[in-house]
Amino acid sequence: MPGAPELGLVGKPNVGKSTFFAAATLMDVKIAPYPFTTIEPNRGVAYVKFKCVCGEFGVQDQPRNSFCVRGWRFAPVELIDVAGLVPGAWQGRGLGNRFLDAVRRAKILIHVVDASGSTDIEGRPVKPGTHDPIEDIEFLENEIDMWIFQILKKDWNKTAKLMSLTGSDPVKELSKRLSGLEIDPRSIERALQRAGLAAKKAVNWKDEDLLAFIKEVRRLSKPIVIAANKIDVDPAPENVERMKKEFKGRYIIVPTSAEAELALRRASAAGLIDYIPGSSEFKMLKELSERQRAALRYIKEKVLDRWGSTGVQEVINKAVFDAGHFIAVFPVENEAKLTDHEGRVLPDVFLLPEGSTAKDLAYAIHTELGEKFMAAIDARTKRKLSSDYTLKHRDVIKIVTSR
Ligand SMILES: Nc1nc2c(ncn2[C@@H]2O[C@H](COP(=O)(O)OP(=O)(O)O)[C@@H](O)[C@H]2O)c(=O)[nH]1
Ligand SMILES: [Mg+2]
Repeated sequence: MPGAPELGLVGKPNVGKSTFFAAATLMDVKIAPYPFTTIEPNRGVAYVKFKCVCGEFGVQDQPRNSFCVRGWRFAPVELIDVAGLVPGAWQGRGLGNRFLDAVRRAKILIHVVDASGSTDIEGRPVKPGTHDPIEDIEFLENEIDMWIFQILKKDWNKTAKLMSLTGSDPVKELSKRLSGLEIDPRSIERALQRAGLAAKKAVNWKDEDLLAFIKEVRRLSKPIVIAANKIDVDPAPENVERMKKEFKGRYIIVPTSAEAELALRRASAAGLIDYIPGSSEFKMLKELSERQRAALRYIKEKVLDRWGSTGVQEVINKAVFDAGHFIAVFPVENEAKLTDHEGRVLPDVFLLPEGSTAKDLAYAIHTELGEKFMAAIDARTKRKLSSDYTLKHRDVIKIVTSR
């Protein structure tokens, strides 16, 4: 989908990244138009879930680029499962380069952490509760920061001197040096301010100044959501509480059981249960074997009843909407019938960065539509909107063109 963000799954080995990936990219054929879409072995399509507008407008929709299940709209985003990260990845240790490549490409990172503490810092299995997952969160930050530091530090003195000689704009220079990391100039400018370097000459920056800048720029341009995984295993509940306290205001932390979600989605795809991803319950549809029933009972007791959901869907939603600051907008060609030119009702939904305007939406749909943009119409109020109207989440918009 154009403009949709890419999400990267990161973390050390054995925390459940591949399980999370398998769960998030598995969709029941009966509800999704294109089930199990894996682009490459480790690149797939996951779905962000939000309340559709069909209920509010009282219409039966005919989605095309997304799908709708009982009033919930699911829109595709790309998910990348990254090779496990081990300490020293920034120096190329382990599969460090593959890890960093994914960080480079992804807009938003999902850090899968073993909240049960049953894997050590390198991802080797240990007794539950032996390892503190808080360490993993700090360690991942550090790996990314050191990696950016290494990129910036290379030929830094030359760059800094050149900057002061030519009086060139530091935002421009830093953008150039960090190009390829998908970091936008606005984040660089803001990070310089937050690090207190906006007015300080680059030749006078010390290593700790560079690092302070890097920390800020990472926070702004590669937001991280924590999936506190394996919540079905003790002592995960206590660890989740501690993590939430420790990282309050700094990280969105979502308790998850990737394994439970994978089991539920597989059972749903096999027609054994009725389950909508993200819900707190499921319904059995068939006579199940004792083993199947025991597995479902475990999931209900240890995960759904205790935590409200498996958390996998919530992680995707929070990554896109809360950490990534995206909104979903429904474009239509006929604002009275909510249809496109072929009469399909609410066919498409677009994910756009918060702050996008009506004109941005036009360009996202088609360059030509952007160029011929005249005005937009809000399908709820039937009011005319100007080109600089800031779109809201779940807006339904018609673009008016100069023919
Ligand atoms: N109990 C429990 N085990 C899980 C969960 N998620 C993954 N696992 C298990 O953890 C192990 C490592 O999972 P995997 O997805 O291969 O981890 P990766 O190395 O990070 O990709 C496997 O044995 C999974 O079955 C979970 O939510 N609960
Ligand atoms: Mg894996």
